[in-house]
Amino acid sequence: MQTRKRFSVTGCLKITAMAGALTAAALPVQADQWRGWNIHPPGYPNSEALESFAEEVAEKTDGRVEPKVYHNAVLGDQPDAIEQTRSGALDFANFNMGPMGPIVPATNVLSLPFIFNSVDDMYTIMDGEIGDRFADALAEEGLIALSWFGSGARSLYNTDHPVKTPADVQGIKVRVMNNDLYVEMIDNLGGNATPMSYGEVYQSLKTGVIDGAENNYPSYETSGHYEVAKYYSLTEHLILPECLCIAKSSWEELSEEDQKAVRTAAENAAETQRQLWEERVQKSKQTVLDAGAKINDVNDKAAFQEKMQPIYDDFVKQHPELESFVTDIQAAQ
Ligand code: GTR
Repeated sequence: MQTRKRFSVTGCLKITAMAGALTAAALPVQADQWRGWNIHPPGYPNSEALESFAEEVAEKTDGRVEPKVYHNAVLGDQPDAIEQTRSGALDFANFNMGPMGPIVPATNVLSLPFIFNSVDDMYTIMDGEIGDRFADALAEEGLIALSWFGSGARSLYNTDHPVKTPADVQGIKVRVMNNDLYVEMIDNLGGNATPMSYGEVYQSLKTGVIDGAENNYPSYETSGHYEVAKYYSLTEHLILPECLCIAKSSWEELSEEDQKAVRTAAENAAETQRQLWEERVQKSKQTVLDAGAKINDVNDKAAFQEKMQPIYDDFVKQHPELESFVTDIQAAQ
């Protein structure tokens, strides 16, 4: 005879439901609080795009992921932030591929001066199969590149004269981003390169530690560098892509469904960034002109390009495994 007291089916259901309600009340599903690094101030095209990414991710994951963007490099300068993202201390970031070179050597290809003929060529190439190869190289170092932002073309600016020929660079001290290729680039033009973090440039220009730097219009404007270095010379020597990158560890914690949502949000953010960029370039150009900046064309770009040839030669000699990246990019334009 069965003596053990049995729960009735309805009793069981009631208990299960109660337990479920208790668990839900006691242990609410914890949202993943994502910290995101951004070098630029609020309102900059990249900043707006990152904010829209954060919003879309929170919405499309039903709050399971809650990204927050920290602007103005308050979480550290770029090389630092790259390391923090690789280690998972930060969850996402918008990184320029320039200072990525020392960590992910393949990305140095993107820092070879004049490698892209135009911003449009850069977008087409990065959005295609070649871009996927760069994303694979980044993934090996713990960074999941989900989409590519633009950063226009970088040009030289300095405090006391226009640069029209390489001879005009002779002897001037130029701030460069953290990458030896840029030191070579300025050295080959006869200048003195000083690698320095972005946040230090304004003061260094002001105090004469450096005579100039190089950047695109929106950064030249928002950083205030135009107030001190008013000769902006259209050398357009670098067209650098930037990534919206996620820390590999944060990425791998996501369900497949959430990964999909995050990837779509990153692609949408890139579209937003590229559109806002175009508008901002015009606005920034006008702002610096109104403030008295002198913008000059560089008619003989070939003279600058010639000086860069040894950089290409050294590069493929030292990294034969990356030569196909270089030739494939060249062939695609
Ligand atoms: C900007 C770029 C930043 C940073 C900066 C710099 O154009 O968007 O990521 O690289 O230049 O010069 O350090």
